[in-house]
Amino acid sequence: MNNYFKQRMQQVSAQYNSLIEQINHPIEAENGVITRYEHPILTNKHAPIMWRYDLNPATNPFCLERIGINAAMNAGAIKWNGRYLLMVRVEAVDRKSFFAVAESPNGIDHFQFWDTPVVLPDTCPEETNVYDMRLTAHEDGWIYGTFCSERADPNAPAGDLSSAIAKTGIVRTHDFITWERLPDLDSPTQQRNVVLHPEFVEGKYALYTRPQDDFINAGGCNGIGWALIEAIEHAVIKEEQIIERRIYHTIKEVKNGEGPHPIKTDRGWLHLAHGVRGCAAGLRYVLYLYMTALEDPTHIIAEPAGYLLAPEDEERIGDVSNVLFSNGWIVEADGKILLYYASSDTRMHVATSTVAILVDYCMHTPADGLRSAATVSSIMDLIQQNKAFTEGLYE
Ligand code: BGC
Ligand code: BMA
Repeated sequence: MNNYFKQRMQQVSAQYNSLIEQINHPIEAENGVITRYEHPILTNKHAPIMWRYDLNPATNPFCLERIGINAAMNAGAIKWNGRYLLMVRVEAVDRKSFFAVAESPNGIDHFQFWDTPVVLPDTCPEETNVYDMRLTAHEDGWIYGTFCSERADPNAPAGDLSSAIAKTGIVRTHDFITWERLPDLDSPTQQRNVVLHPEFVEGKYALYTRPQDDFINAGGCNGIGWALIEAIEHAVIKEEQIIERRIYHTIKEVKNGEGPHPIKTDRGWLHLAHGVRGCAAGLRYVLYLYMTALEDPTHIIAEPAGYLLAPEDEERIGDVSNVLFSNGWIVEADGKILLYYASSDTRMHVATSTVAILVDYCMHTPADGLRSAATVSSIMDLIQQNKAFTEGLYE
C-alpha cells in the first residue's frame, strides 16, 4: 500500500472516530421548557467510511472520497428492544435521499450508522426521491414507516423540470432489516407528512395526513388532516377531515404538518408539528405542539401560541436555511422525551424534556389570540396576577 494512501486513511478514520465518540452536553434553556444539546448528533460526516471511500489503493491511489454525502436530517425515531434508533434521511451530494438507521446507546450521543443503508423494495420506476420517514410501532404488531415518495409531474409543461408529485409510500418491518413495501397511499390529492396513529380507532387504521393542492402549496387544503383506513395493505383515503388548521398571521400561515405520531399521556395525545410561514428570506419552518382528546384524537384540547423550537445560531444556516423539521421523538417509561429535529435540511439534533413539562406547557401557555391587541392583553393579565407574588422573589 502506498504511504500516502495509508496516511490519508488514518486521518479520515481519526476524524470519523472523534465524531462518533463525541460526548454531548446539555444546554439548559432559560424558559425551562426544553433542553438543547451542545453538538449536532448526526451530520454528513457521520456517514461510514465504507459508504464513501474505495479502500483499494490500486483503484484509488489518491485515497479520494468516491461517493459524497451532503446531509443527515429529518429522522424518524423509535426505542426498540432498549435501543435508540433513528431512521435518517441521508442525502448524497447528487441530491438523492435515502434511508439509513443510526443507533445510539443513550439517545443523546455516540450515534453511529448501521453498516449499510436501508434497501427499500424498489417497486416503482418513476419514484425519484424518498424522504422523511415516520416510524410507528402499531398495535397490530408491525413497525410501519410512512414516507414521501416523489416523482416528476408527467403533466408539467415542456421545459418545466421542477414540477413534482408527492405521494406517500408505506413499508413495514419486524427487524429494520427486511422491509415489506405496501402499495402507496391512494389519495385524491397529493400528500406529504403522512403519519400512522399507533392505535386502531373504531377498529380501523388512522392516518394524520397533509393534503396539498400541488407539490409545494397546501393551497385550498387547510392543514393537518385525519383519515380512517380499512386495510393498510391497500390504504385508500375515502374521507378526510382537517383537524389542525393553518391560520392567517400565525407561525403556520402557509403550511403545517404532523411530526412524528403523537405521544399518549393521561391528559390527552401530545402532538408535535411543523409550521411554515413565508417571509422575504423564503419559508421559515418552526416546531410547535398541540394536544387532542384521548377518546377522540381529532378533537383539539390545547394549542399554545407560537413555536416550541425555532432555528437558533448554527441551526439557522444550511442547505435550506431557517428550517427546523422533526419527524421523530421517543418517550421513556419515566416520562423523559427525546425530541429529534433537523436544522436547515443539513444535520440532526436532540432536545430533551418530559411529558409532565410539555403537557403543562400546552395546557397553561395562552393560546394565540390572533391579534397584537390580544397578545398585549395576555401580558397585561399576567402582570396583574403577578403583582401578588413579586415580593421577595428575586432576592
Ligand atoms: C425536497 C423536500 C422538500 C420538498 C418541498 C423536495 O424536493 O426534497 O425536502 O420538502 O421538495 O419543497
Ligand atoms: C419540506 C419537508 C422537509 C424539509 C422542508 C424544508 O416540505 O417535507 O423535507 O425539511 O420542506 O426544505
